[in-house]
Amino acid sequence: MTDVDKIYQKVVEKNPGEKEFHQAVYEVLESLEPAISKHPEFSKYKILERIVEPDRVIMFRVPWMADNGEIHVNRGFRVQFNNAIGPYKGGLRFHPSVYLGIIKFLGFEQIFKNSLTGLPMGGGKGGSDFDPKGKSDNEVMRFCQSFMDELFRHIGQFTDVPAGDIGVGGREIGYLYGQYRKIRNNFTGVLTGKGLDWGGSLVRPEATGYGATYFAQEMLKVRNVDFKGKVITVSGSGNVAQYTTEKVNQLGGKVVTLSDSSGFIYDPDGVSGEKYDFFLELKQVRRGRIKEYADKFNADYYPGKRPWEIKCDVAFPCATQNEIDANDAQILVDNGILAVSEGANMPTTPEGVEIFLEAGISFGPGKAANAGGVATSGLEMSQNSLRLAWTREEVDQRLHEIMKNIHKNAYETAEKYGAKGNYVIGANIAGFMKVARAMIAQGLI
Ligand code: NDP
Ligand code: 2IT
Repeated sequence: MTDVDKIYQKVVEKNPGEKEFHQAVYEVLESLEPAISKHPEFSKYKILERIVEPDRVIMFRVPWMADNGEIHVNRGFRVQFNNAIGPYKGGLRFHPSVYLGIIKFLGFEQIFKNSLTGLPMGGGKGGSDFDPKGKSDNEVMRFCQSFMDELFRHIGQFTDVPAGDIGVGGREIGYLYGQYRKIRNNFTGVLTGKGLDWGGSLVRPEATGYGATYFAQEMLKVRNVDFKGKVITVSGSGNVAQYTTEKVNQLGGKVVTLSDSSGFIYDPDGVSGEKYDFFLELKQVRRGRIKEYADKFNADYYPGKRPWEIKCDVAFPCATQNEIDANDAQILVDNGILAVSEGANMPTTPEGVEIFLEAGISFGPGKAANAGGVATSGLEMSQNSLRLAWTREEVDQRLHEIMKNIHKNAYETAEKYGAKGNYVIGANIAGFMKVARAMIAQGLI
């Protein structure tokens, strides 16, 4: 058994049942092996053993009252994983599937993702098993207020800065921010993804999708191709899927699928123009189901299925973890796919990743490809500190630059460690090195 295997076994034993966390740790540890053998100081200072253990796990009760007077109790989480290079930073996920293992996997990934952005941000994540679906605005507000009644004492602009993730968008950030401001009586950049009139940044809503598309554009450039005329499949229909679709359209690609947890739509003519506007209104304003798109525009609808059997040049999984398994990956490869850019966190299973890497396609792992969201959150923090707001062009240009740098860093790091073209190894090692060096420099804490 190698040292890395032993560390992984210990993680499994000490965190029973947290299978998504095990999966995320395994993927990172496995790909760090070339860096560990080249830098014996990481073993000496037990960096791997230390980095897989969160600084702190906070778990709390969230009671709230439904419109009909019934009382509900949910569970809230914030995992502050590592702040060696900056305040904890990472989203909040509200989804019924949330439990400690999900938040730990996301918080662990966030350490390396945030490091890759080049901005001073540590890794953290939080959320709840609350399901915002089907709840009224008032119910969501009361839940968010109760959630913040506990969270407020653990966060701060220099301590921990949460943001959105699945089930947490502009509406939820507004209610959370209002309650924080009321309790603390201060107006600081303690959350990102805020509204434009109260400290938010232009392009933050678009940033994850735009960033995943910029990352794919860089991967395609290495292959001497671009988006023009390419057929693109996107899964999900939330924040990340929406702005991936917008940017792909701008770059001349054609997005032919979208999905939600009920099924996917296939529109061979592409989701653009007035069809795109309908889709945005359907999801952002009416909070409806993607099937309505198929009903309205006579597109195909496949209930209960994921879009990976549709032939495409580039795929953007933008819904959730483990949504591309080995079977899906093989179909995509057999259909001649060039690149996969992960808008979601860990959407491809380890077996699926293996198939992509062996087939030699360009595979952009989430911690690199979807880092544009948190990077732009970092830019929101900068603007809050400056008490200034940059223009749309300025923020977008910085985001674009950051995504190009992440691609370059991951590409060159992979090459340096003997794994040319393997962005998994490149992103993991590049993200890890900075945090590991900071942990050594700051002593045994
Ligand atoms: P949203 O809540 O806006 O949208 C989520 C979308 O994914 C919805 O279409 C939802 O369908 C679908 N979905 C969620 N869970 C499942 C599931 N278990 N099975 C099938 N479909 C599912 O979330 P985001 O767009 O913000 O997040 C999507 C992914 O991107 C997540 O993995 C998130 O961690 C990641 N991400 C988000 C960032 C951000 O800035 N928002 C930044 C970086 C990564 P339905 O409505 O039916 O539930
Ligand atoms: O997974 C992620 O990077 C996010 N959900 C965004 C986190 C953030 O702090 O903007």
